[in-house]
Amino acid sequence: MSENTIISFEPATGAELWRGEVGDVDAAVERARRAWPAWAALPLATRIELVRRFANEVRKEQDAFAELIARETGKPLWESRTEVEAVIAKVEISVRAYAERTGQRKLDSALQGTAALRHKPHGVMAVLGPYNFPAHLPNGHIVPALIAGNAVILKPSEKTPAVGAFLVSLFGRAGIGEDVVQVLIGGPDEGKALVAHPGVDGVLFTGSAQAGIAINRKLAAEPGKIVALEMGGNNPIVVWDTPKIHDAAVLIVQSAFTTAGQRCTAARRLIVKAGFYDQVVEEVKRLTDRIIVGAPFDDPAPFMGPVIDGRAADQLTESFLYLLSNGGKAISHMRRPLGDLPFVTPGLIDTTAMAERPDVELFGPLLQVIRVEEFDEAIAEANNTRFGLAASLIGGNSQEYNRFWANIRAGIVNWNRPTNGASSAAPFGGVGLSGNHRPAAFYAADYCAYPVASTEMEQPRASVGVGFKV
Ligand code: UN1
Repeated sequence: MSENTIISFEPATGAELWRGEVGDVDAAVERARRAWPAWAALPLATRIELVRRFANEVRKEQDAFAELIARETGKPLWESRTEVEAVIAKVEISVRAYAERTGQRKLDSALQGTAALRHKPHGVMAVLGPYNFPAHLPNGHIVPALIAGNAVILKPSEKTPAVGAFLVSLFGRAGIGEDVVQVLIGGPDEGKALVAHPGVDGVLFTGSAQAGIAINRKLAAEPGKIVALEMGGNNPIVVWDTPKIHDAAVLIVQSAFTTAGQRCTAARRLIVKAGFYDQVVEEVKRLTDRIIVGAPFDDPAPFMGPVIDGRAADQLTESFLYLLSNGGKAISHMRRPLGDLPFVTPGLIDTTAMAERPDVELFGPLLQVIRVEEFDEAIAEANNTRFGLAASLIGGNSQEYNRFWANIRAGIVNWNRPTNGASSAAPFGGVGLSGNHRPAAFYAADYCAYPVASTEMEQPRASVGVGFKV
């Protein structure tokens, strides 16, 4: 591959899917800077009308879009369809979010004159997208940024450029100027150049903690630049007293292995009450071993596809072996059933006896099991991470859930629901290494416009007070 070409391959077959030239960062930023004032000057209602047209363009291409996502990510077709539905749903959610989060407001004021709070766009926003939801997650930043009046440059993951390019083309078809939303094809170098570019006013990032930290560090000397970081998790799912072992096991398997575990919200650590350990682990293992791993268009449909590429598959199997040789006990082995293709079978491993577990996001279908005796111990174990994205309690009573909710450090805390599958209509994000505040979903609107507080009078009117000779 030439340095100036990005090629994406279908994980499920290894076939080349797409190739494109690496974009010119300076040229893209210049075009965006020229385009945004006219976009910002359009009435809000017009911008909303145009993003609604975009939703219609997505609807028209629903099948082709889902197929492209399935090919480029390896996700099953059924799941890729849900991603396209999420792209469409995001438009109305973002319209509502913009009004709720940044709508014009009259302020109570003791001052004479009127006092108002209104919002302005920042200018040019860079969106850096991930490969696991290559359409839905960038879209969750692009749409709010456009509604607010910004121009947007999307740099998709170099693993999913085709989906990024297709997504952006649909904004074009909706009549939103091609310089208002652009796709910039590139790898980490282009990402870095875009983030640091003085013509970029904000960076909306979804991806690994490692990359997010690098962005944060790079922009530490530029406090004015918006930096919204949605990073990973090392998410716990705790099982306490429950008569519903099968249901609990299904929720666990869905939390850990949906999207082949390539979700920021995927459960990574199953923390089980000792008295339920045998039953729960047996049922989780039974279901895990029955998961159909296959290519996106297979019939019957697979539960999960391959991981994104060979490197990811290697890292996962190496991580499994690392845990195994450092005190872990395999419950279900992680295997590579199809040789070089990046399919891995879901791995289950008991790491209770490990002195120190690596607190890193192992981004794939790998679930550690940890046995605990007391509820306080479960909470302490769940919090034993620098990440803080999602956590679930399965079983337990309402007092226990209240304790769980009050003590867990995470942006999403669920009861008898999976750790993943968070609603786009809710604020989304984590604490600690998982990100800054709530950069995604409903509150994404907050990062796309800045509030201006004004007190206003038609004419200057003032009278002198104490301290003047009269
Ligand atoms: C997940 O919980 O699996 O729109 C990801 C969003 C969130 C993403 C959820 N619904 O940003």
